[in-house]
Amino acid sequence: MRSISVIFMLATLLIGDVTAWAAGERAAAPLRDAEGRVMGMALFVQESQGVRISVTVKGLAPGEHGIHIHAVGKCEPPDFLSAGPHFNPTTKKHGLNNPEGPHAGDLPNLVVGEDGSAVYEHVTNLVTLTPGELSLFDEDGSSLIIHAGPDDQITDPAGNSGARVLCGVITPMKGASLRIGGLLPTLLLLAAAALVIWLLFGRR
Ligand SMILES: [Cu+2]
Ligand SMILES: [Zn+2]
Repeated sequence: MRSISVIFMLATLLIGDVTAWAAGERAAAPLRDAEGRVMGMALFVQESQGVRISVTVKGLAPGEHGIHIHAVGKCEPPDFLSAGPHFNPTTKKHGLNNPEGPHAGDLPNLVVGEDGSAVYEHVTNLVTLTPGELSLFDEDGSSLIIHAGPDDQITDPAGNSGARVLCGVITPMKGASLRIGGLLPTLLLLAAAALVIWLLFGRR
């Protein structure tokens, strides 16, 4: 009986995961500094209410840092100017507190602790991973940038947030093939999982 409940749990997990894939897109952006070292990671998940952005970073100065989605998916060190201005398909002005704003790529500041690390999460409905006017996957792509200083959320065009210290190209994650396959790969996964569990627990 126990093995059956384990199979059931695993099946639920797998189906849940496949459903998550089917429900939307995912993307990732490894965040590099001017020397090319990976100092953090940003994950993007399309949810019904917007794109959930989850960031973990280390090695930054303690305090608030501007963080934005920039218009071009190109991170050329050391200044990362190649990433262009803020992602702004709706031609607004900069800042979450700007009456004429915000840019679609504007985000609340990232707060770094005394140890130089930060964990950040924000859901924005100003961008999408799915196709359309607000899609991050337009012709030239998009990138995520963390700045040296805080974003004042009102000064056009970049909130006086200073130099660009970390940059990551936002890249679609593999796994999208599951969406094309639909039911069959799900069943194959379930069959494989059931077989493994049977081999481990069921064969006595
Ligand atoms: Cu920026
Ligand atoms: Zn902006």
